[in-house]
Amino acid sequence: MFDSKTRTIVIVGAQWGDEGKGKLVDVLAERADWVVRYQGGANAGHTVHVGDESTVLHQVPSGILHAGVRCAIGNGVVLDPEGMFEEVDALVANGVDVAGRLYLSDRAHLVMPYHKLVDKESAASKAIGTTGRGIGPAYEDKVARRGVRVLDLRNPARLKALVERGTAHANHILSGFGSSKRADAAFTLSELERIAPRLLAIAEDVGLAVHRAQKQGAAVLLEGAQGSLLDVDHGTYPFVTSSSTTAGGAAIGVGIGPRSLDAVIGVVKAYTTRVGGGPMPTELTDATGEELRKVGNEFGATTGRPRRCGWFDAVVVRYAVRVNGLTGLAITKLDVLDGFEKIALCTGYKVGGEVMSEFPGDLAELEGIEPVYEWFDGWKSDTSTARKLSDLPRAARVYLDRIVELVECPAQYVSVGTRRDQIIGL
Ligand code: 2SA
Ligand code: GDP
Ligand code: MG
Repeated sequence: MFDSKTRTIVIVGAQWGDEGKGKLVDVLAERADWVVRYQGGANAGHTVHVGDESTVLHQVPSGILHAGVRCAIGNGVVLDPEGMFEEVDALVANGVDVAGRLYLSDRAHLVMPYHKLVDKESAASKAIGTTGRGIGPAYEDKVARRGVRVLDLRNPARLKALVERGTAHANHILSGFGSSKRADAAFTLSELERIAPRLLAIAEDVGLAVHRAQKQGAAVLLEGAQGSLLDVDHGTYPFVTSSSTTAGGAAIGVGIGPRSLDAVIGVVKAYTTRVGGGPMPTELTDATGEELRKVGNEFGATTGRPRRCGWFDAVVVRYAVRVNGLTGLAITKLDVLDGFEKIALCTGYKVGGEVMSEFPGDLAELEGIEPVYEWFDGWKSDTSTARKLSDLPRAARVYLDRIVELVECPAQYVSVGTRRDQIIGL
């Protein structure tokens, strides 16, 4: 939590996403001055429960439900403008006062209709199981130096040239796919012109604003999306998203220096889930996996897809502790395990008589591996009302202690339900 020395905290997913980052950011935002998203875009689905209401945020930072907290979308995000305003309008309709406290980096790249079209028509996207939100194609254009940034909306002639170039490129790709679909530059431009005044009204230099806030001692949360194993460098490549989801991406995606990050909290579920293709060593395709999905309500917060479920993988989380430099863990959804007779933890991967304990870069090394499990007695009682560590059953504490020991990172929070008050600070 924030104290006199810890003023800027990064929140990252330390598995394959959907660890409950939205919930933790919402809880911590009560004491924050700023919450800033640093990567990803409308692919994210961050769920926040307040009272009986559940809100899924995709692009708006998860601090928005706290009046007075400033929320910013950093340069590292690829922004779907239409989607963002739909989200803002729904928040306002629900009585959330957004006016004057949502900021957008003028350096952020825009997701164009043609990016979504390419994502949806691409066989490679299907194999990876993307969310179809145009994320990969938008980052491709960014890196290829033909992207459209928010600040380009201030210059109609430049905007027109960029959109025409982007459209031509997308159409070339679509024809290469053998798709009959084509993007239309004139339509894209007219949509952008319509939305430009509203976007430009919130556009500014977010890096500068956050830097100034930090100098004044503000409490700042940097909100990651997806998870460490979906990071374009450190994840299960090519079954990853197209951004730097890990803590290193936070400085880049906000436009502040890495030395200004005081703490990095990794959010992990008390088990594992993944949505989309790619390896997941502890995946359970049996009744136990089904039970985790049902009790944990494991369905995509953006696409509704069923999430793949399995036991906690300590190899994965120990790796995430290392690549993020995690200073603490938030272990969520412990309550989901309440009814299980036996619970397993994966401590390594067995292959050919040897045990692998570091996550490999080459996915081929995961072929034919078998997870090595340690088994624990379930606690078979309700943890959702626990508000301090000593309220938890002994068996649950034994399980949590072993996680901490195996992943070599202290636990700072244990979450036992969707609501704000269902959290234990350690
Ligand atoms: P993309 O769309 O290019 O980023 O997809 C690439 C891979 O990244 C995965 N990915 C995600 N994984 C977990 N959660 C995400 N957000 C949604 C949620 C997912 C949903 O909160 O539930 O609703 O389906 C997310 N976003 C991207 C994706 O599955 C691909 O494996
Ligand atoms: P995010 O993408 O990391 O923000 O996570 P998602 O919102 O996609 O998925 C996490 C889901 O778990 C959401 O539906 C949350 O409301 C829910 N959740 C978060 N923490 C807990 C918890 O401790 N217990 C239970 N049962 N659900 C939780
Ligand atoms: Mg999610």
